[in-house]
Amino acid sequence: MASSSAQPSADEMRRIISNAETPIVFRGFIDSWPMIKFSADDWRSFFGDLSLDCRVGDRQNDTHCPQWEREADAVECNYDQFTQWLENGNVADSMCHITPRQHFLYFNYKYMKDICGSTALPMVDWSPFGYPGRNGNESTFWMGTAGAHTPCHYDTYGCNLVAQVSGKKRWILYPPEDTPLLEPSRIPYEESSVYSQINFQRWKETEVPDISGSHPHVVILYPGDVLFVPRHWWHYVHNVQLSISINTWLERPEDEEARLAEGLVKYFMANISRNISPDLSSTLLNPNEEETAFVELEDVENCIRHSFRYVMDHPHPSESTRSPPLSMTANNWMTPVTFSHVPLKSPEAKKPKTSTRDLKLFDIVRAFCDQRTVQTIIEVLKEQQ
Ligand SMILES: O=C(O)CCC(=O)C(=O)O
Ligand SMILES: [Fe+2]
Repeated sequence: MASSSAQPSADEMRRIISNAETPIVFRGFIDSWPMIKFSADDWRSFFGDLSLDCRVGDRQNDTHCPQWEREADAVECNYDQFTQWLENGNVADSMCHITPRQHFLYFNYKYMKDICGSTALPMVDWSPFGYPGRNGNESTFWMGTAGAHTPCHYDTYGCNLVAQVSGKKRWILYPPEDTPLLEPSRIPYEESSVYSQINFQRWKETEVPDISGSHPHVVILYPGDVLFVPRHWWHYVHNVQLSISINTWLERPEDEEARLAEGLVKYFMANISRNISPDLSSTLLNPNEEETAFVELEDVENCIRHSFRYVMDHPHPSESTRSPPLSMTANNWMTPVTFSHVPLKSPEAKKPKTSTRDLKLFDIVRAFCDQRTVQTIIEVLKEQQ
């Protein structure tokens, strides 16, 4: 049973966040955010006449492949059109071909500083977590209808605080040790995201995938909850109902080494994408990374050089800053998200097991960008010094 105890100070929260190695849900820390109490009218004036560029997706997808952004349709609408579409009311012509029963809309991964005026940014306040002055300027906004989701991935930089502002969102998280089980891939390539090739949508939203030997940690977030996602934890995120969340990625001491690894991956992607057909290159790159095919290689080399120098001058950043693991007991302001010992559920059809197939270009790309390959390159670079 949850015991009750006083909410910790901001300094204590920062210590908890800096040392936690498993996901945690915090409650009662964002009660002062005005958005928690927003009415429909408040949201309407928050968005004003902002044009929402929404990703459109299918609520059902039983294939073996996740719905990647590059294959998704997109619509532009304002907030009223977004809500009217959801209520099956009159919709803009551009939205006539989609219905809330079959499709979802996701206005996702938007830097708040790009969508809000400067007066709205302080509505987000991460100071209770020990990050004074951190607000909407360093935060990202996600609004999606039921069924909207982000394919399973991990973020290469930082750790994450996710505030559930409205509605319900389900997170399935896996520890970094599960990486080999989750079929990691850098295709589609997006700096800072490593995607799983598994289509989590094949499972119902009450189920947990039957990935043998994996350690799913499942949590549903409700308004007012803040989820801490530790560094390199995988996550599949699905809107159970219309949901709005805001997150901030917090820098970690290990980020400079991650920047080096990301620089090497970008260098490889930039080289390969300019030597293949534009069609193939656009399947390789996530839409927000199309410029990778045109980036100055010298600029990427300079970033690699800079991060390498930093890493050489600051060995083992994580070991010097870590305290012993925290003992986590649930109380009225926090609940550790634990390994879900729920029956794992198989989807209808298993991926057909084929005999050894021919290597394709993308297999080779995946191998070059695999975490282990990149780590080996870093070790070799260090040895060469
Ligand atoms: O909420 C989502 O759909 C994805 C969020 C996410 O991937 C993140 O905050 O790192
Ligand atoms: Fe993420």
